[in-house]
Amino acid sequence: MKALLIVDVQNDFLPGGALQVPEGDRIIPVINNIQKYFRLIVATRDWHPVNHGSFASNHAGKKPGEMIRLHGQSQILWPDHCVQGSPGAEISPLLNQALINNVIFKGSDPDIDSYSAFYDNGHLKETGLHAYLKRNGITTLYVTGLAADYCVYYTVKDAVLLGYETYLLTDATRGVNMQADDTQKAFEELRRIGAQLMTSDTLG
Ligand code: VGL
Ligand code: ZN
Repeated sequence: MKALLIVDVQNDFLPGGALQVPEGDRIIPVINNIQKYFRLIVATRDWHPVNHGSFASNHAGKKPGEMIRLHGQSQILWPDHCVQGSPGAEISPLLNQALINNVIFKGSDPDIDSYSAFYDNGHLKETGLHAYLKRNGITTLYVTGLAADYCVYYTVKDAVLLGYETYLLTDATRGVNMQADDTQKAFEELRRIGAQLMTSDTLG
């Protein structure tokens, strides 16, 4: 049984948002079009408290893009984004949400970031996604969303490690590309570990 995963299609990751992903909005019609092929759809939301350790604003003298150690983890600092309860943390109103069966919130612990939809960045705590998918008999995952080089990358990686047959829909994701080729490198690494890359027009 297969499921569609929609990672972090939230206002702050879209053009005009606090941590905008170039062309992030372009994936929304693609995702809306393929929802009809799935009986189970799960969305994730990045969901940070204002004092989250990934925000540059919470570290005196630091700017977005700089690296720090956060409780033993290497951490890139970001602009404040997806603050719990803020408009930027809302799923885009352009995404069809009527068919979404479950929403997984991640990144709520101020002490550790959580890029993957399955675990925090230390692989210490589960989000509950794996248990939910197992309970629903899901063995195959189609992954879409933002950002290709962060949350989507780590989600696909964990999905493969957890044993899911994992497809990354390359036309239904975009990357931040702090370095110009970050998304390309992420795709290559995911293919190398066993994820299958495809475009959404081959679904159906
Ligand atoms: C993300 C950076 C910080 C993502 C979340 O959704 O890819 N990236 N928080
Ligand atoms: Zn975040």
